[in-house]
Amino acid sequence: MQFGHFDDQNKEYVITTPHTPLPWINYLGSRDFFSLISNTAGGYCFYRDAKLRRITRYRYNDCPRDSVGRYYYIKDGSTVWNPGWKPVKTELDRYRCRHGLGYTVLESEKNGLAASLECFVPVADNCEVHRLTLTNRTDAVKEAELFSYAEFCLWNAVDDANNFQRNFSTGEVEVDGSTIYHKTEYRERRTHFAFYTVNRPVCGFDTDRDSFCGADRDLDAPQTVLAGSSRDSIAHGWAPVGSHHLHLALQPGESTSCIFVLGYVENPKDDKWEAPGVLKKDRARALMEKYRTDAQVDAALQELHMYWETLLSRFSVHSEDEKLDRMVNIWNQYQCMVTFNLSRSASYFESGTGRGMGFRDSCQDLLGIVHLVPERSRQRILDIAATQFEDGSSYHQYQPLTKKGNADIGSGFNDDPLWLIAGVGAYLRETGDFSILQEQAAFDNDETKAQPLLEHLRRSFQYSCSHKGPHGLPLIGRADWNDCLNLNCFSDEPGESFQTCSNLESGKAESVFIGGMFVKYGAEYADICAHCGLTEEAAQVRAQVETMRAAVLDAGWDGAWFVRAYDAFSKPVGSHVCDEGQIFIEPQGMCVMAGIGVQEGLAQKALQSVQERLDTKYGIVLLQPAYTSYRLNLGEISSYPPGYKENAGIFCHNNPWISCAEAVVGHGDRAFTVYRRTCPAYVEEISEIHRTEPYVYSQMVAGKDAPSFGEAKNSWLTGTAAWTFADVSQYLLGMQPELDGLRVNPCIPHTWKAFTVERLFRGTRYHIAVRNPDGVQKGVVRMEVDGKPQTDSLISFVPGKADCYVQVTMGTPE
Ligand code: BGC
Ligand code: IFM
Repeated sequence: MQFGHFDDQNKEYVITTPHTPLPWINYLGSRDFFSLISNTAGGYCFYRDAKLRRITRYRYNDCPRDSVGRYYYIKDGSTVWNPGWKPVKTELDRYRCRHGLGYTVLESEKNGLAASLECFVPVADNCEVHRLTLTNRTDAVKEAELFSYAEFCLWNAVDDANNFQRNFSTGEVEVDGSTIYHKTEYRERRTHFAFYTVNRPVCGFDTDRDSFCGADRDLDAPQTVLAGSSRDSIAHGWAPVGSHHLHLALQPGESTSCIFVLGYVENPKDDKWEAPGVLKKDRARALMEKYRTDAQVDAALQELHMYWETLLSRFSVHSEDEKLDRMVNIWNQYQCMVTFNLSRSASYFESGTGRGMGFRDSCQDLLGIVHLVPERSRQRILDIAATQFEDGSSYHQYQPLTKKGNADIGSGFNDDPLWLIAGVGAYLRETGDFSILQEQAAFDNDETKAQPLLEHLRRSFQYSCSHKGPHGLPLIGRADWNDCLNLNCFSDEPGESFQTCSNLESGKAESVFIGGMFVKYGAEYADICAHCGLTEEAAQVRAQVETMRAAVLDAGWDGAWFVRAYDAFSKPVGSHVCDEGQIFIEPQGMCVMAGIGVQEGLAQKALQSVQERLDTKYGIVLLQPAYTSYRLNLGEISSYPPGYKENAGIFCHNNPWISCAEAVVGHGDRAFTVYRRTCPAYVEEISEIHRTEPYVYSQMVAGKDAPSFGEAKNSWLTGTAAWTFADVSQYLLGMQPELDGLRVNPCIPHTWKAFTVERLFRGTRYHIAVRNPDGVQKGVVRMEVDGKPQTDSLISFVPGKADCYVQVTMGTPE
């Protein structure tokens, strides 16, 4: 069952009913000001940091769900309705929600009055613009009352949801004409404020929630709206809101638009201690003046369209598969940008108050966007590196506003350091910009300890070398990529959990997965060293990599697949000797991507085992058999019911690893099948089962052991986006940036006859046409670059070229 459809022409997903299985959301904003908006106008916005600079309030886990947003109430006679259906939920005569790239449009109609609510965040301004256009489609004059509504958050979202003894007394607003200022202080004095304005005179306003709603009433029937008039309330403490009241009279056929702007302003730094009550209104007014007319809004929307067109034109495919093209050209790259901007902080599953930017998450996010925003990747890499400790380990997370490592969570996830090499390697291959390696980056955010980025990579690599366990495999620490595999955190003390246990330091648990990472990213680090002329270091690194490869093949091979880990008692995890959790997906993907066991035929065997034991029609589950009871020696993983999350859920993030691994060994048919099964556009028809948005990846789909097999959760902010893009663009379509140029090495289903790719790479636009006349899955037999035949599949980088035309013929080499 579908709840809408893709409109590829306009790069939109068109939702045709408000009754989606879950709120289907979109993100607005591209740099500092971000918003979440659902198909019924729910959601919130914040400036840079969803925890520390929350502008509007949201109630997670509310009932009914998703009941806070930017709402417009239309009172037409005795009928009250909203363009986004909620919160009044009056049945609409027509409803559509168009989620596009950085904007959302809600279009609806009731009793001959049509509404179109366009919401977006301009490319370079800190505000949401809402243009509400109303059209009278009847033959008679229509008079209607319009009320806006937004609920302010008192800046720090954690405090806002907890600290009521203070919060109920701090709220302050000011009303000036059609503008409502939210000027509550958050401990620091008057450093910033928010405003909500409309480009016309108002006939009333409200700023106090209880006055707007009525103390015991819900947002579905506010007393002011039902009465058709505002109370002109001024909030003192309690819950400050913004509501404008406008009266509209429309002739038959007439359209009119009201432009609302919800913005954020920071005072200049030196004004920090200005007396309370003084707002820098000039700054706010300057912003308001930019969005007062339809022409201005049209131009801003056009600029937004151009922003996305330019970005997405950097990589596009044209194949025989419409769904593939739509995902690669539009939605996968769009999601990669969103995950890059927000890491795992704010979604409808992440409250914005817990996780900030993840070290490993943000490093992996780079894999999906280095080709889109190389300059911003550069800065991000340096920000991340500055949260590393001198011994090469790192803070696991940092706050985007302060860029400081989060001490509450601390460090100890032993995969983190190697992800830095992964991210920097991707950046270098994409841009060829080796100057970044000489950039100074702090250790532990302490500038006095700054060292060149290359030194950070060295310490990342060394960290694993100096943290090995009894089998010569990397120590896992608190966990590796799998946050829930807490092998050193056993404790049978009542009340002591995997998160608080004290025996971490003594833990000797080892990770085969990190072993695979070490081989893959260690080899990349060696290439970087060699490229920098550090020949001796490159050789030493390669020797360490070979030692690790041998350790993985020795202690990490279980007979038909790679072992997952060794616990703190040196017992294997993810082995046939275990009663549950015999095989895990992660080491199969990572070790094969690293090339371990490929020559020996073990890699192929491991992938065969994945297919036999972990495959389902909705994707590959993380492990089998699922754990059925809690195990002290494994930690959180066994706390999930079977089939959910890390306990045998279909973790979408590591499905592409298997697809990549299948491509490494040349299995194009299987690689594509794995890609397709978790790809949202291919499960659109079963949205009633899948339930999350069919245009973006979710972190997890319930596995075969779960009662809700096939149901997805945690949509949007997941490393799945970047890894799937790496998979499809590099491993399947085969566009592989290397330090010296662009290699073309596709691995595709044997049924594909041809496809073309357009790719901007280091300033040159490559037009690549691939033909597959013999129906092979992998192998390039002929290549012509700008008409010149060449034997190698690497297109060496030649600076200064605008365009380059490449013809590739696949086949079986003689
Ligand atoms: C996992 C969750 C887990 C959490 C613990 C996440 O990465 O996906 O399942 O509860 O880590 O911090
Ligand atoms: O690797 C983690 C990631 O950092 C956050 N989401 C879940 C993954 C697996 O535990």
